[in-house]
Amino acid sequence: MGESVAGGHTEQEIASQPACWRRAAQLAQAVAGSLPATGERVAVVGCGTSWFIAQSYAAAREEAGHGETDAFAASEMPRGRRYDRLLVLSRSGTTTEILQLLERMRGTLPTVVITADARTPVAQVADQVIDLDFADEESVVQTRFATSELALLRAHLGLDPGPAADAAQRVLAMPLPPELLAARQFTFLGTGWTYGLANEAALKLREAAGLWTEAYPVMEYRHGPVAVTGPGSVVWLLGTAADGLADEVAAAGGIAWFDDEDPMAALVRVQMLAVALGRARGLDPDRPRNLARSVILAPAGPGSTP
Ligand code: F1P
Repeated sequence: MGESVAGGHTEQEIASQPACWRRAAQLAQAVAGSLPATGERVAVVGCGTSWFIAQSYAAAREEAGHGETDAFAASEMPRGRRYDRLLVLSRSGTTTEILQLLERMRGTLPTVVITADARTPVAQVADQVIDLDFADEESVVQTRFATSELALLRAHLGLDPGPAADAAQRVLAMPLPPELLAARQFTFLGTGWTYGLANEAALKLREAAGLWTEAYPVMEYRHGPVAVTGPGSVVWLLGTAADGLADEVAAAGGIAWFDDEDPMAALVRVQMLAVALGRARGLDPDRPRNLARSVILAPAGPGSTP
């Protein structure tokens, strides 16, 4: 087990987020010409974490009044819809579904990719590339690249990442609450731009700690998900609290956790928890089970199914 808990690169990348967000926001002006203009109909796609960041950005852009924005998993982008721009999120720049989609869409609409490595194949198939190499990660599990990309996109919408960065700094300095460290199951809830964050939070705990996690829009909690809440469950609300929810979670035997920090800072707390719970379960967050930095699929051979 030679590595110290504080020495893993996942921990270091998590801790570097406030500085990365500020730097990403500074870039927003310089790359504004490549990012969606106000009024454009935009599709934004990604896989895994990048898909959840796409969801968050899509809701934030609509909430900010910048135009209709749909988020899709890259493999699920519908054929035949009309968009003014395709925004692609891919840390690695090598994900198969991303490259396939960009090849399919080539020449039909302007495409722009945000990536951590502009030397990768995605740069050949996208019209424009925004290089966030300063936020690249050694980790398989994405943390700072994803949140820095969101900070950049939110800054482009006029949302200052300063308060979130200050809040994240506070969260990073705090110990993790014992009731969170003792939980066996997590349900994350969000609304608007925080629903994508809820999905991302749930993914972090699955990836780094192998935990049972779920995520829903906040008002959906009563429509079934409450059934899994019981002793050892935490229902974690990212964003605005819903009336009566805390009592319902308590009545079901779980703990309601309403983070009063900025939702992006709350996500940092989830990342810290994912690493801590992973280590407590004998896992190495730097080497997550069954995961790779990028999913690169072998070309389909004769007889293979799509
Ligand atoms: C993202 C992603 C990760 C996931 C896994 C595989 O790919 O799906 O979110 O944790 O490690 O890759 P990308 O952003 O590089 O396209």
